Amino acid sequence: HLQLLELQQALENNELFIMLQPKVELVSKKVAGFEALVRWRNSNGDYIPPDVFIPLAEASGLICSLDLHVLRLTFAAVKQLTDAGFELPVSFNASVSDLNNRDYTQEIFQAVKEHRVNPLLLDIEVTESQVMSDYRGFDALLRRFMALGMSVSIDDFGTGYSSLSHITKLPATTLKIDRSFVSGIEESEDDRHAVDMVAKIGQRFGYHIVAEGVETEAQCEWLRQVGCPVGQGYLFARPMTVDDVIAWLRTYP
Ligand code: G
Ligand code: G
Ligand code: MN
Ligand code: NA
Repeated sequence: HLQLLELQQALENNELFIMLQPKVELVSKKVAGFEALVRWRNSNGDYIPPDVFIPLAEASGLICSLDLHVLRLTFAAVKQLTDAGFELPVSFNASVSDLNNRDYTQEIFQAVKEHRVNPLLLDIEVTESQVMSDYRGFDALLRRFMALGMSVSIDDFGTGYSSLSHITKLPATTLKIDRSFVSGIEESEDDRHAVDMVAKIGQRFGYHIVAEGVETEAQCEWLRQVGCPVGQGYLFARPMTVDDVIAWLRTYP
């Protein structure tokens, strides 16, 4: 049973770290970037999955310090990759509380202003329902990020309040097609159509498209057929530590 105190101490003791999962161009197989995913290994060596501690962090207000830590690790990862000769963008996940937290948003603006990180290599991932929970406020904020040259990705796209009127004016550069549609590609004609539609309509309105959770060659083939340019998933690579990513890039493909 996970206690809030344990999570608090884990943060203080630096037990939280990030792994990077590649996003891959489906035709050329070139690496398009990475998503930073937070991980926790406690002092006993036990691995605690994020779907256990992220909800706890969100419910307790600890999410802002957790995600601020992730943000700094993301900047460090961008630098480590760049120094190794790989100038590739890295995405990080933000919660509603983060977007409402000045310490969090200022950390991004300050880091860019002080040239601690290249905004062209940063991509903030938010879900559609998060954006819609305070459309006025978040629209302005996300557009400020975009004006810096950052990318803004709508995570889990298709599971929220998607409607045609919204898709035309989302404050975003990128739509990430939710894994639930991708995983249904082989069995469900509806899911194939949903993926096809998001890829076509999304690009029509000027968004980059990324398919999440690509696990099989058949899913990848359908995604290519419908013109989805980029995918992320176990078919290409699992999340890896930053050091492992650099070693992986050196021998890729
Ligand atoms: O890595 P995994 O797919 O198990 O992540 C589980 C969930 O945790 C996903 O919904 C993912 O978006 C979320 N998540 C992963 N890393 C972070 C993070 O650094 N911050 C926040 N807020 N959520 C994260
Ligand atoms: O909510 P978000 O999309 O940020 O969460 C990403 C989560 O999806 C991470 O926890 C990551 O570990 C997981 N993930 C990444 N690729 C795959 C995949 O191919 N299959 C499955 N089932 N999960 C994946
Ligand atoms: Mn994500
Ligand atoms: Na997602």
